[in-house]
Amino acid sequence: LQQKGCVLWITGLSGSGKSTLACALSRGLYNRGKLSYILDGDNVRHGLNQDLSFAAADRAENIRRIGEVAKLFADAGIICIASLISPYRRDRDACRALMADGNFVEVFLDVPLQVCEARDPKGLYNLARAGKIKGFTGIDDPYESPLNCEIVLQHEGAGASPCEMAEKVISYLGEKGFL
Ligand code: GGZ
Repeated sequence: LQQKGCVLWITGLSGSGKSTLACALSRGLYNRGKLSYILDGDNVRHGLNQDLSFAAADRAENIRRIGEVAKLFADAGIICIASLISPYRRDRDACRALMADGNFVEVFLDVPLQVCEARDPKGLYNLARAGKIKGFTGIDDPYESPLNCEIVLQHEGAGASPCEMAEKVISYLGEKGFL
């Protein structure tokens, strides 16, 4: 296998397009003959992490486990795409610390809350505003934006489609010798 593994860590609010970007990335990498694997918070919570809630300590554990599994994939030479809200800087930094320098690429999907809330693809913001979901990120739970991440992607309203955003990330990987 002529491929150097790494972790692509996509962070952002619910409804920011993390899963869509992860799929576009995986497809773009596949088209270049590169193997990737997506660890999506929402999916992993149905299996490996089904014992975890959305309380801060459980989110930290969700992120820690996904970080450890992502490292295993990267060690196997796979480009592991982790897409989860991962709202706390400290938790994301702990995952970064697991990896060798340069092998953790943090991608911030910078979509304003108002835009995510207007999209509300699963109606969760609506429920959160109505008080039917407590501790919803962005409503009554914090989201800490990255201060020093490798890539910041602005939301679609500002011009870029998921495909274009994926291309931006893929060219970064190319520059860094991952392709
Ligand atoms: C945030 C929640 C919550 C609360 C359920 N807060 O947009 P989605 O629906 O499909 O993705 C969200 C997902 C978040 O899981 P993560 O594993 O990515 O979160 S974290 O990294 O913070 O552990 C959302 C849904 O679960 N969801 N309740 N209270 N998102």
